[in-house]
Amino acid sequence: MNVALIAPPYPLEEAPSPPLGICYVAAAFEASGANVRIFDYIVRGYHPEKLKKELDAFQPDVVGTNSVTMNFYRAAGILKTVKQHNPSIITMMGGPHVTFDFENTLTAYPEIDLIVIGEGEITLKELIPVLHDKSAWHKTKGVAFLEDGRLVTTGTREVLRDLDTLPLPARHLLPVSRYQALGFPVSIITSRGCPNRCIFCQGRRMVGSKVRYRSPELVADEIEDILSYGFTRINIADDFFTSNKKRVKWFCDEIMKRRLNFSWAAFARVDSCNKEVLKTMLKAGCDTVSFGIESGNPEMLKRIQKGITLDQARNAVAMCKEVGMGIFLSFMVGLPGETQQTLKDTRAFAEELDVPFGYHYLAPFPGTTLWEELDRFDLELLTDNWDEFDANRAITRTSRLSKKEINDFVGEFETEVQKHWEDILKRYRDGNCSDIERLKVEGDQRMHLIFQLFSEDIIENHGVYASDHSSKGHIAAVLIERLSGVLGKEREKIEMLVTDLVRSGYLKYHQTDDRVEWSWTHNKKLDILPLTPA
Ligand code: B12
Ligand code: SF4
Repeated sequence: MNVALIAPPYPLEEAPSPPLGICYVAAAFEASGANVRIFDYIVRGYHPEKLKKELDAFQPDVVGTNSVTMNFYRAAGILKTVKQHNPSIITMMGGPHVTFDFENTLTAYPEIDLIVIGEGEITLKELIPVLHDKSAWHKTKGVAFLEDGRLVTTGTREVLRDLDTLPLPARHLLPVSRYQALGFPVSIITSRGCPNRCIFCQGRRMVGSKVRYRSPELVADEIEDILSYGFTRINIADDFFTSNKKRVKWFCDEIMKRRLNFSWAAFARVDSCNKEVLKTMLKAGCDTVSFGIESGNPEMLKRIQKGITLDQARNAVAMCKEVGMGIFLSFMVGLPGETQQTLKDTRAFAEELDVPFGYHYLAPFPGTTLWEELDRFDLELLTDNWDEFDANRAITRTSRLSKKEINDFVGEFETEVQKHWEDILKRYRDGNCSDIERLKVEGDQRMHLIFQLFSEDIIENHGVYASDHSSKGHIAAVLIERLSGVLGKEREKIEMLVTDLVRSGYLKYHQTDDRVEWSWTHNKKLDILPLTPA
């Protein structure tokens, strides 16, 4: 069985990194004997005609995709294209958005044959052998589909108890070099689950309230695998990594025992850290801990059931500062009952703590308590357009705060951040910035250029030319000239970029008698991933 898993595109602002859920799903299909390929449109341009060509080349029996709410329309559109192109392909979707909105999704998008609800691995294990027999789908727990226009759902499956039985995420199928060129960290999870009850959180509904831990040895094996590709930075994406201090220590000890050399970051709660744990994490390479504080107003913290106090936040930040751990704090705006005063409290508290912080707008995602019980709160949801659920704009209002006031609050903060950045840019242009500022500016420019190369398929479209245009030793000259024209950047900048990408092994050329063809390598170990296994 040929299975194509599609990672739909999303913007650079959301920090594109190797899609972890898709890799777990790919591993589940592979474990059942399927020939799997990931059509990754996060770091490659997406166009329906390109998708059709790739479908024709690979001839999948099944095409699956995932989405969060903000790129749901994109993902659904992709499956629509697949179905219209070849109606015999079984199309399926999974992930947090459709898990909680499968009925509307199936009704509005009959091109989607099947939705996998919640965690996918065990459902897929049972489903794969009977995928071609729709009548057997009824017996598989954790799916939803339409039959003769009627919704059928087999209910939510219990979460998988023993995560150690899962195969490692199939990162070997990802175009890893591209992610490395872009420079964002790779995510792993060492546990699933969170016992807390924050009313805005969809993650906890996906993973269940009981924390299920992977064995530190197996996680360290996975990290070794990741490092073997040349990644140097990891993001521990557990919903609640610090839920068990003993286990965090056990994990860190395993990393140190194996002398695994990488830097990492993790999410934590301010009520779950102490100095000893933070010191151990620091010793094992963790340089940043992200805390969700959400609000600087104690009443609001209670209302959203965050389960933390401002003093706990102060204490956690002080401990991090004392041991030398980097911190990032995240706050939310547009919460139920929000007023000018609660926003002021949030800003004042963020500033009091005196560490880097950012704001997200509340997006009441399907499946959250807020979504399900909206009427119970002083909160109005102002849109039903999923594109707007990106947490980067106000889509709610309260009785005492308009959408504009919420936007203005964050807008003011963003203007300050932007002004700070523009000052750095000016110093950079004037040649009097610090080394760190120079690194920041050049890193940012590089990231944007590389993402443009990916999303517009620029190497694919401009990296093939007749051999005789180039003489030996200057094989990249034509490419550099072309890229400089397409990207509208100075030749020297592009030459530096190309040289660096080639030196790192992300970009290579293949030369025959009459032509030169440049391409991104698949990963450090493999230039091209063939459509069928060797
Ligand atoms: C890590 C993480 C990130 C990382 C992504 C790392 C990566 N490259 O994979 C980063 C930091 C980049 C990120 C970014 C964003 N994230 Co995020 N993220 C998470 C987090 C904490 C864990 C996700 C994860 O990897 N889980 C582990 C894997 C194994 O689980 P999974 O992805 O759900 O996949 C399983 C099932 O869903 C299912 N499945 C998934 N896909 C498919 C496909 C098929 C065909 C099938 C059959 C099954 C299936 O099977 C998988 C295996 O069990 C979740 C919280 C959570 N627990 O879900 C939030 C979460 C997914 N993120 C969220 C959001 C909102 C965002 C952002 C929009 C940020 C923002 N502006 O707020 C961006 C969007 C980026 C994007 N397009 O995905 C929300 C999504 C809510 C929603 N409905 O939109 C969540 C749920 C957190 C929350 N607020 O409650 N995120
Ligand atoms: S926001 Fe964090 S602590 Fe709260 S329920 Fe979600 S994962 Fe748990």
